[in-house]
Amino acid sequence: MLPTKIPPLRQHRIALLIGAVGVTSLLAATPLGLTASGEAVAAGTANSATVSIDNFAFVPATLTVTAGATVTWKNDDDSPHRIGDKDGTFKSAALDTDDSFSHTFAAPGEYAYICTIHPYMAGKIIVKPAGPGS
Ligand SMILES: [Cu+2]
Repeated sequence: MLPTKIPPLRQHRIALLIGAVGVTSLLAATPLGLTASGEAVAAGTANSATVSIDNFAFVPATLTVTAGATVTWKNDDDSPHRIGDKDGTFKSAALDTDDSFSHTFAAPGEYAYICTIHPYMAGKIIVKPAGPGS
């Protein structure tokens, strides 16, 4: 109909090109999300995430997840630590080096927590409502 219409074969080739670029950028992005243990991939795809405890600090100090996510704290420090939030929603036992503790966050909200052994160690979990697309 339109004189400026792109021939069907050419449209197909453009679509292939766009597809190839999309796959390439996906492949390029994937290794950046990897940690040595692959935990960051799990955080991005499955509904779980890990907070590392190292050098008397929570890493990341603030973590955002969607409702239903399971957060695992892992003590990578040489000193024992014990997780507890201010409202008593979750509380771990004392975690020795390499010990971990998990809690599933069903309800959206902001959960500030500390190490109850070293109260100056503070962190926060932000739980967003799970959207229809997630
Ligand atoms: Cu501590």
